[in-house]
Amino acid sequence: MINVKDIFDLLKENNVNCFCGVPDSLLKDFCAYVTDNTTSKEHTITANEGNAIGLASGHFLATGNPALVYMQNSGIGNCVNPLLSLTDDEVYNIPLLMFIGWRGEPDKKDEPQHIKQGKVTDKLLDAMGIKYSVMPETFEEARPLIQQAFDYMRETNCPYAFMIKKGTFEKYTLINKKQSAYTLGREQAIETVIRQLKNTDVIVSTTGHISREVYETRERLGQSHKQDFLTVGSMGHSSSIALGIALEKPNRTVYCFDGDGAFLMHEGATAVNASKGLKNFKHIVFNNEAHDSVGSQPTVANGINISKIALDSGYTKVYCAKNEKELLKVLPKFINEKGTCLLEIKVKCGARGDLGRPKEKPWENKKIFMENLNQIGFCYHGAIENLSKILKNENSKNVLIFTGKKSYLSIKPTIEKELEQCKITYFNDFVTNPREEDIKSAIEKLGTKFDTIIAIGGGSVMDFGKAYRFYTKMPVKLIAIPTTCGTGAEATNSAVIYVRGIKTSLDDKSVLPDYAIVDSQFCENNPKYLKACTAMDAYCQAIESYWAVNSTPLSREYAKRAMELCKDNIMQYINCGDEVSTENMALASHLSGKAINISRTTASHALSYMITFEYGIPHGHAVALTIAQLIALNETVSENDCNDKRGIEFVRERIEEIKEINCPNIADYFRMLCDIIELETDLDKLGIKDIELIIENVNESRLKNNPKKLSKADLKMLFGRTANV
Ligand SMILES: Cc1ncc(C[n+]2csc(CCOP(=O)(O)OP(=O)(O)O)c2C)c(N)n1
Repeated sequence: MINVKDIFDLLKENNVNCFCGVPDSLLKDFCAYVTDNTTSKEHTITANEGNAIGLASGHFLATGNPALVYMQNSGIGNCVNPLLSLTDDEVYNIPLLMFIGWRGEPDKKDEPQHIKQGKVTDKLLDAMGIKYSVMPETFEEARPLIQQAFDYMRETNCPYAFMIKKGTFEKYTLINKKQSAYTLGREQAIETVIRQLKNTDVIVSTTGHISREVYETRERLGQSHKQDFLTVGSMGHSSSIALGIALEKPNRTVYCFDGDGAFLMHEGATAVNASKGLKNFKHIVFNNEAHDSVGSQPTVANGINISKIALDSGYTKVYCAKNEKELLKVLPKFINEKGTCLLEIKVKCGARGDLGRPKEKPWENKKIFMENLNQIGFCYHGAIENLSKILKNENSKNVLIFTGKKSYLSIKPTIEKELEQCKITYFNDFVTNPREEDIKSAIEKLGTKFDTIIAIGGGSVMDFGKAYRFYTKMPVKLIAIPTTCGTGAEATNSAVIYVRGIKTSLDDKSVLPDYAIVDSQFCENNPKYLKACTAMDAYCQAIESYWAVNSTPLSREYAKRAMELCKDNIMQYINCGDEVSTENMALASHLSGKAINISRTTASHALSYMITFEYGIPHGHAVALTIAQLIALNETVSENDCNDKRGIEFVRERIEEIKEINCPNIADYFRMLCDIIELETDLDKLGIKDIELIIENVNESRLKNNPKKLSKADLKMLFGRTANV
């Protein structure tokens, strides 16, 4: 290990009289020594690393001596511009010495945000043409290398960098530590705020201890992490991430949890945040006047007024709290503010010694966060218990409820218990596979005086509720409560309605219900045939989604889980209907809905709509009629008829995976399954005569989403097993 005094003295011997940069935990002993042994003229902690390159350049222009710039490797991004357009030998040719903390050094354990950065640190320096060395582990070895670096800088006027590994410097404890003037702990303040947020609110928290404390607070309160985007890197960009979300999700209040260091690093974002004039953007700065997460080096935040900066940047209202009491007083005002506002909370430095770290990977955090941002979902036996909480949260008083005609009667008492405080208007005057005229006449009768819409029932009821909100453009929350384990309609942003007899899909982001309550107890007592139809719909959706041309890794993940659940539970669910298999099928159906919401369905669904319309065969049954043959046909996909731009190999791999998940002999498996769950597949017995008519009216956009291009003859083959065509 290297004694920091030795290094410091060597730098001084070489006329380094300017030290600047942004702190890093790997350099904290060195930075502490610099703080204790320099004047404020000699040492500057800059707002970002690019500023440090600028300051070092100014120092060279004024003195002819190189400065020392320190930073974490994540700061390289902030200095690429001044390194390439200011100090580079093809521009002004200015020397400076860089100490770069090498986080994420390959083969060493580190946080996820450092892994990539660590792998490419040397390559970034190479690409910029900056000469560098790894700092040796002893001063004896380091001294000649550092000397050579100075010789090189004198000779060429080019910058030189040292990559500093973890544990290079001996421990040094800061003597001139400033005592914090504040008493409130940051984690305590975070908990106080989180306790007052709604379950529709969203947090984007900055890198370092703040994100870790948000995570730990949720754990302590027994809450999930789905409302929080924990920015593990990208220091200074959290408020811009929050802005990006707030612009797209006007119904969600987005809170940025910032640090003073991060706030200052890209302070220009403040004015831009304000310029959008959003009502749903709220900025909180936990100001401890330090870079607490990396060694508590001071920021300049103690000499400035962050709230005033925000106010002068255009925020409509700012608040400041210096202790718990003040925080509790201003929080309700801040939360209810109807404009872009900022709350500065003065907190003391320091964090718990046993502060944990998120257990999930960043991409896992992103996934559950995005899911929750799209829709808030509850999916388990008894999930209806969430309804009253949602209504309270939404301040719902006047609720419009769409239901099925008969299906609702048995569950009415359970639902109404959740709605005790609300005025209820029921409506069920529409047909299965609703028509546009039903929706228009409902609008005439009911109007738009409601503050919440609930759709409770099967796919058609769900579609009706979605279409009602879409047609009326009512700015109200839509809560979907399916009572069949099948369509997954509660999770999709499309609704099927018939316009003058033609099946039409309303596809729009605004069609997606805000909440989905999937309570499997409502599906337990459904008649066997209904269960068979809806379960096959869910199963076929998952399969079709998995091979769909528009599938993505995320849609396939949903579809895979849905297929697994269907395979293991479908027979038990239909034949016995116990709690576990029903709960699993309800989840399968919800996941298959999420899957097709991304990928859409393919050929079996494309053909099903006309079968349902013309012959009155329920949707899931209609889909099941062709799925076995479609599997067999899709397996024959060739170069000439591959619809998927990702290529034939890609499609074949997906089909192989479908077989692995379900059954190697998958087409036969589905034929057998239909027999066991007693879904008739004999077209004659079902009275389906006019195959030509069905093919003529196939849904073209779903058909194009099939991995194999299907000709009319192919489509006929899909009915081939039983039809005389
Ligand atoms: C570009 C960049 N530079 C430096 C770092 C190292 N770093 C991580 S957290 C942190 C301090 C953040 O300070 P602040 O925002 O005030 O939050 P606090 O740690 O005080 O809670 C620093 C400098 C980084 N992650 N990214």
